[in-house]
Amino acid sequence: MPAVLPGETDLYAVTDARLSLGRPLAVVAEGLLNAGVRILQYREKKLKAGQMLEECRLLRELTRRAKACFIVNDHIDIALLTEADGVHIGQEDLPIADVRRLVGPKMLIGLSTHSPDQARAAQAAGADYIGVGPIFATQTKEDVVAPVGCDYLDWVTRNMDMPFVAIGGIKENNIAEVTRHGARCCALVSELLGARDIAAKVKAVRAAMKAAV
Ligand code: TZP
Ligand code: MG
Repeated sequence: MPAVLPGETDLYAVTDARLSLGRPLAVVAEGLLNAGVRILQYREKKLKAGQMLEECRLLRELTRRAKACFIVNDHIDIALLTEADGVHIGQEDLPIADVRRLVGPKMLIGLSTHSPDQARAAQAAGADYIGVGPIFATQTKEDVVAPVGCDYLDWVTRNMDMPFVAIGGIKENNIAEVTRHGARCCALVSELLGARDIAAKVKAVRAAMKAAV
């Protein structure tokens, strides 16, 4: 079964143990998947490789069962070892062409972009989707670039013909604006992981997106 891409589904969830209210990864992941989230990215910046591998094995199992797409942030080796559907990298990571040589033709490659030049370069290099952001200010990412607002999102919506996901500071209370600027898939980290009732939050966020179009 081909992996679900941004654009084919509305929400893209990203893990972060520090924002999960102390709940185990399995509980948070099940909460998201049971609520119908179809893309889950593993993104942990502070753990050792062995623990990350173990956690990704667990997420691969859960996402497979839920028929959801599983993406690993940064760690190409762990993505390969766990048969992830994709790997997500940033501007300062290995070049897309080299990542493609490592992961082969089938694994999805997502690239974070912050400008039109980066978006065009990502497509030319063979990225399968791009991250567009940070739309708003965020505390979740260290060394984050300045927010791009909705201007860059507008540009991507009008000019790029490839799947994209908007990210950065997106919440239930501003997702309507992001949707009105053309985002059909949004990544939310703190808003979803920090919700006591993840299912209710997913439902509310989806309703806000639907009401905006
Ligand atoms: N990449 C750009 S902004 C960001 C990442 C991983 C963090 C988004 O987190 P939040 O909590 O949804 O602002
Ligand atoms: Mg990275």
